[in-house]
Amino acid sequence: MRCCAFASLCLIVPLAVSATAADPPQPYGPVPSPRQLRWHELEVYGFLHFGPNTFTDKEWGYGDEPETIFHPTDFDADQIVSTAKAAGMRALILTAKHHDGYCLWPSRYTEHSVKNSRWQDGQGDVVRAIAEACRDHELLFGVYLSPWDRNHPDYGTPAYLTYYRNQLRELLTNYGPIFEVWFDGANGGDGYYGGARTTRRIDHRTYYDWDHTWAIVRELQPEAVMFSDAGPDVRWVGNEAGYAGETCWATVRAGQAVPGAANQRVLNVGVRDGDAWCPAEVDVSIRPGWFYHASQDDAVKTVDKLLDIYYASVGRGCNLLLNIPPDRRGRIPDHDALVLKQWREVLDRTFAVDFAQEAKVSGPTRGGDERFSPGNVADGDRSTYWATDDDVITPELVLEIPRFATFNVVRVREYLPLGQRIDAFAVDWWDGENWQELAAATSIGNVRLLRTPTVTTSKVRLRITKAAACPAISEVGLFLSPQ
Ligand code: FUL
Ligand code: CA
Repeated sequence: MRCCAFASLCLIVPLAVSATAADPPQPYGPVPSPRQLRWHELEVYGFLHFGPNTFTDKEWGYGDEPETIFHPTDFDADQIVSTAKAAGMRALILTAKHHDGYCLWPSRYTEHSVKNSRWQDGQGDVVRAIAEACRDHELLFGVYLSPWDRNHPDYGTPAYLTYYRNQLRELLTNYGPIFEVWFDGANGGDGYYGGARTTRRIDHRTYYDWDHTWAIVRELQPEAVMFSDAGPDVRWVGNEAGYAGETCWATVRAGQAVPGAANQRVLNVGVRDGDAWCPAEVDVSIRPGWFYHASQDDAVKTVDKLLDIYYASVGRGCNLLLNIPPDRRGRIPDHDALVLKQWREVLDRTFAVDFAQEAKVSGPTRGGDERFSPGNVADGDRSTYWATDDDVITPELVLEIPRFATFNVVRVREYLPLGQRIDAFAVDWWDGENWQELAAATSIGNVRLLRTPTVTTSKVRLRITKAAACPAISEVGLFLSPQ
């Protein structure tokens, strides 16, 4: 009898063990590198366009501006960085050198810099001041070093590349950790070029020899991501208006894009089933121009416009790089700062309460294994996810909310280490008698935010309608945006 009792236990235990231990799904397609995963978590950060153009009222300086033109009257790195922080930005990227070639740090390789200005008696260093203020306020810091240089006499020859790389080394060695290096693709041709005043066109495919420049970044700042039209870590979104494609894949075809000469539509949408993880960054200015112009003081984007931009960038799986140019004082203009603060208040209020966190979530679970249970989408933890068996690629998930919830924003995140798996999905709400479709969308990736009509309900359903592999969803959230 005893033996029988044990025997029955023996039958149960091994079964239970095998039923609760499933392997995680295999990744689908390319997956992000650790540095890209860290980058995905930033979501919103700021761009600072500052330099001679701030004082000449131009967008592209010719390169012949006198060094003394740069003369902020009340430069305040702390005001700039704390304004960015109050806007919820997690990092700042500074134009250390724009197309005019003027260096905001005292580069030892040129006289065309702040060291020959009267600002702080030629002892100032904007790069250091912003980098240090970022450190004080716990923001990450990045640099923009324009490849096109309208001041340098050697631009267009191999000698200029040596100069460019020396400057890059200075920036990546002397200013602490750099989270992102921004390689601009623009080249308008004509410039001062040490007095030559000519037009110099370069071959975008060959001139910059990017592989060797990118290697310097990997050597000196291995944690940094690099941005350009062609990545390698982060790609341009293909416009400067503030929106990603409604469908936007984090993947592209490696080697397809050339920095400075890429297909903007492909950048905007990405390539489903591309072979490289290279998500888009949405760069847009809070003002019409990238640099400060007093004439644009009345054209600062509104809170509503910035919200649209947020939903069309972060909400489509991209990061938002919002430009906030300092004025001639060397501070973020008061009105811009106010709009940024109000924008952040709306976002904070929207995402303060997640009604999904109270829900009981049900759906098929991979191998019956708790580690992949539906509840993982409502635990506020990106590292846990819901997955199904490999052959269950269009499953449904139901969230039952104990008390009724009123919401108008749905947030879905895929578990990025397993790739972008889902092609399309829909969200339904229960009207008391039937399911009603509330929204439908395509790519997800890091985040998909859907603004929906406001509904009050006790049940929400997520339907995966098309996928390349079983889902791995780390979050489903339900929020109410104030009107
Ligand atoms: C462009 C540049 O030409 C603009 O001046 C600005 O810096 C923008 C972010 O990138 O390519
Ligand atoms: Ca989770």
